[in-house]
Amino acid sequence: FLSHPEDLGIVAVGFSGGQGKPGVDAAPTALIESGLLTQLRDELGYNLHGHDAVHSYPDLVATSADQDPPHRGMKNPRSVSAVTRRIADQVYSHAREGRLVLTLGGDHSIAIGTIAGSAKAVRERLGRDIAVIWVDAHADINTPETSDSGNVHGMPVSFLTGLAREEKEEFFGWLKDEHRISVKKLVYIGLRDVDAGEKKILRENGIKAFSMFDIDRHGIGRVVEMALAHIGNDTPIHLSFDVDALDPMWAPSTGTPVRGGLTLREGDYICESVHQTGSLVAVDLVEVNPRLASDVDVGAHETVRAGCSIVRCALGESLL
Ligand code: EXY
Ligand code: MN
Ligand code: MN
Ligand code: MN
Repeated sequence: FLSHPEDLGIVAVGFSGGQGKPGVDAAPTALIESGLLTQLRDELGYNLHGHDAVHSYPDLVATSADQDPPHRGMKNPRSVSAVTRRIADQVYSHAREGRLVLTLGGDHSIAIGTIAGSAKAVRERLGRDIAVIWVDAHADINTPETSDSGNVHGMPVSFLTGLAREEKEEFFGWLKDEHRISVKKLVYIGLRDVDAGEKKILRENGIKAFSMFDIDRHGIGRVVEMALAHIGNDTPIHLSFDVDALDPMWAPSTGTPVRGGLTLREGDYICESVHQTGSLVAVDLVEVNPRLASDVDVGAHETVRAGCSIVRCALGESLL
């Protein structure tokens, strides 16, 4: 699906407004400083585009809370809406050129932008709908009304699927049908902390989800096979990988860690398998927070290392 498979568009997003803990905005710099982009260029052979900047969108982020009061219970709604809209444009520009796109977050609210951008570009370029593989401990499918926290990083999937809608441009009203994905082309892997309201949404919409229970029962090999079978052969894939899908043993430095997660090998395996389909059009890595961990130095280092491994596997490192 890529006209330039060796060209990689990079969107590095230092944004934390979809949740309350500072530090997740420092992830792109930490990942880049640990050598990720150099590896992608020198070892995997990609031509990088857009890698020279980490974007923090100072013109779009409210500088005080009273400039951006809650709307429908959502926190920082104007900032998150404006930033994700800009991210959608950035991802779109790369994807429209036929490049594979890598976005380094940032919290998971940024996927509103990344998926909106790739869905629109792939529709225009190929006339096809993308599928989304969402690897996460959480379902991130609360609507503003079902959310207990008001954090938009727990809501991106509801906006992207149209389960949550809003007229007003400044509150995600810029999202149109061309940006949206079908609940039928969405599949989750790694779930283990899903709110009651979210379970109801998953059930009522027949959304395909593989929890840690399913992985224990069938093994990761079979689960990935079933996930890929669900979205169908020959469908462009956007992989959105939340580092908290990994067990905190591998990725402790993240805002909402949940024990009982994927091993690093299971995470890498998912990415390798998705790469192997040849259908990957975009990858997100989100929720690395290098400022969080009981032992921050060790924890942040391990989490960044795990994140780099995930990205390299998604981009084909393991192919012999
Ligand atoms: N379901 C909870 C909420 O909506 O606040 C927790 C969400 C955590 C989301 C992290 C990014 O994956
Ligand atoms: Mn090229
Ligand atoms: Mn998430
Ligand atoms: Mn998560």
